[in-house]
Amino acid sequence: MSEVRHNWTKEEILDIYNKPLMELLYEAATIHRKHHDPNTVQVSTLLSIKTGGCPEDCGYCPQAARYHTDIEGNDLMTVQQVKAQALRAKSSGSSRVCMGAAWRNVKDGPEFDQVLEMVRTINKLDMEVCCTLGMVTENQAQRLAEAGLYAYNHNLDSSEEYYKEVISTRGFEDRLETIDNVRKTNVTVCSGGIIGMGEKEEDRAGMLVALTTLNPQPESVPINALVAVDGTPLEEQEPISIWDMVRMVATTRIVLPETQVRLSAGRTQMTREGQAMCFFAGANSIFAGDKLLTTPNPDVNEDMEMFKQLGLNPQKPFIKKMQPETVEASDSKYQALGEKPKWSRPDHKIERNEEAKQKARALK
Ligand code: SAM
Ligand code: DTB
Ligand code: SF4
Repeated sequence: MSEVRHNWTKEEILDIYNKPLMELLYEAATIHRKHHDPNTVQVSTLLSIKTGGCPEDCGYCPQAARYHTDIEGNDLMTVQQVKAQALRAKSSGSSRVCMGAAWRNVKDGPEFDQVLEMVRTINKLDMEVCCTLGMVTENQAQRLAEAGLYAYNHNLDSSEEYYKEVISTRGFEDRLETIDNVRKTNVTVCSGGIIGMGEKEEDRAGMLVALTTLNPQPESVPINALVAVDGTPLEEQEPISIWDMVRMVATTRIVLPETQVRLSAGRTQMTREGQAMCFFAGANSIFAGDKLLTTPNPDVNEDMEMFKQLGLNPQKPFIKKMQPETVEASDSKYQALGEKPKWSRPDHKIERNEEAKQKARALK
């Protein structure tokens, strides 16, 4: 078994990223085979349980209220709606449902209680449940864990340096603190980022340094290619080349050998051959379903055809870790603390975010 290292330098990671491609692929595929079954791919289904109207200014995100995008906002879904969607996902071969909310952070109250009930409901369907709800306190993470949450997604998104060029309403350290809060529970950590936002290769390496430093390293790392959405500050970013995606996946696999590497947003831009190269390079998870949160994703049937063609099998739930127990709300040992955590708000000016906001105002 190759050793899990927490002391990678940016230079070492860049050297790996820039290796001749055949060597990079061979090394990544070799490490992949030592730690994972190369023919098994975990399949997650995304569900946007609360869409749009978000107070944050994330430059990539169509759900930020301040930008003028073409998405339809929605209030929090009901538990019954979520259950119906989870059953659909299960019947199409997904082992995990990942529920996303366009929130800056979790707030104690009836909406969070409703999310906890969604977690209980999906866990009882014997599926892995993941949530991505923004920043959480330790108490909120404990309540999610008690409801039966399997994973919490909270992306670092980029290097600490480039993060400041994309988001001004919260700081990188808030992301790390949330991950730390999740780590204090038995919920697994899912954290990755986006490439194609105009960052340098150094930033991609910097993000990987930050992820490898985490101890333990995240159980899953989503690698998203930016979906450039009209109206967002990053609307004019050129799509990244498949070679960048393959290099990023392979490098992630090498420095995070035990982690599940998820080929995330951006698959509609990739050919089947391109995706096959990513699986060879160590990607072993995807988001399936014809929608990500608000943007398109490949059709499920096409994905299943691709799996058949490549001889890949969807991973069954709870292979990596036991199914968590669900504690009912009435038996909970944690109470809502009604905390008012002081998550940061650097509020520095990001020119392209300002321009997109002005454009949205002019259109109102
Ligand atoms: N509001 C919560 C938060 O930001 O943590 C959870 C939902 S947020 C939409 C989850 C992740 O989706 C972001 O961290 C980002 O990595 C990814 N994402 C959002 N918009 C994207 C886009 N246009 N292209 C690629 N990834 C995107
Ligand atoms: C992640 O890393 N990617 C997913 C999930 N975690 C929540 C979200 C991708 C969103 C892409 C843009 C959209 O559909 O709104
Ligand atoms: Fe809000 Fe999350 Fe989108 Fe940022 S990424 S605007 S926090 S939904």
